[in-house]
Amino acid sequence: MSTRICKMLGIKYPVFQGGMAWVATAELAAAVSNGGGLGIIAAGGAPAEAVREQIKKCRALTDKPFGVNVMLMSPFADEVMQVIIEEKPAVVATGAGNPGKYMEALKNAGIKVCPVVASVAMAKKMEKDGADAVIAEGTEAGGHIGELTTMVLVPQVADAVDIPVIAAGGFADKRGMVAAMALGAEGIQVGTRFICSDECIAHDNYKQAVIKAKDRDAVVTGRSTGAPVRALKNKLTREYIRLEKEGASAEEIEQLGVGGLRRAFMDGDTQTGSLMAGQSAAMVDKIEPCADIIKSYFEDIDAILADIADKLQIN
Ligand code: TUI
Repeated sequence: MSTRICKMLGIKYPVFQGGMAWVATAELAAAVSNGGGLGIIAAGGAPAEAVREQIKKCRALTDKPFGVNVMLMSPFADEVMQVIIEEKPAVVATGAGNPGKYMEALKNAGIKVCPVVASVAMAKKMEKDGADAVIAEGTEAGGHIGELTTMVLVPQVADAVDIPVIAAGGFADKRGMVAAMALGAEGIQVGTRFICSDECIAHDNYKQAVIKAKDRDAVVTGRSTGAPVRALKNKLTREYIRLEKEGASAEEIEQLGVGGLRRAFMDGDTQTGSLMAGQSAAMVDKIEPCADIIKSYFEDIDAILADIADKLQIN
């Protein structure tokens, strides 16, 4: 299976690994790229030189193309972009903002730019500004999210732009992958399922929390402060929701989350840590190598297509 995005980037499978802050390290990105997908290092809130180290580490672990995700709300976004222009990873993905001001410099450096978008207007703007593809992320995703579901966002974005669309949010198995193609996408981005990979260096408690999660366990906090974040329900999210209900100040609410990802990822604190994960956490049931995860999205696709044809009584 190959799509325009595979040819554009020189990758075997049209699978991007989500740029999850803390979780998406050089080790994870290299494993995904070695498995035939596009591994993506998350810059998250890290300073620029730390990102440079991660890029160098990833280069030492793979000779395949990989990307870096820049979280545009980071106070270090400008410096991180400068390091990226110097280091020239194959791809830059961006999240939580508009990367327009960096587009020209990135393209001049020969880097492919794939912004995450959560609306049709943003997708159109990114295409006009020169993006090479857009990642259309639905509200099923983990972390910082938009309003629209993947199901309605992806077909509208696919109709609105000519560049390839990567569907993100909710893709835990091959049925989702086939559905993404039906919606007009040419690839998928997978985040949550890669948390539960052998090569992800997150604390085992975080991985086990994803495995244990059920259908309604990935809840949203921060809607009232304008920065909605999806994470697994725990003491932290309950406290968040309580403060939001009480009408606490944005500062007080945001203070609660400071260091939350670190507590979850490094310390394995599943109570006061922020266990960011998408709704698809409920569909993840084991820890396995990245290469096996990627392959699983493309094995026996014929059976799914045949089943669809059968249901629709085609032939
Ligand atoms: O960026 C993400 N997900 C993230 S970033 C992150 S780090 C964080 N840590 C603590 C609190 C908050 C964040 C964790 N998860 N996904 C990509 C994404 N981008 N989702 C939605 C958007 C988005 C939203 C609005 C992109 C562009 C946009 O419009 C910007 C504009 O200027 O119109």
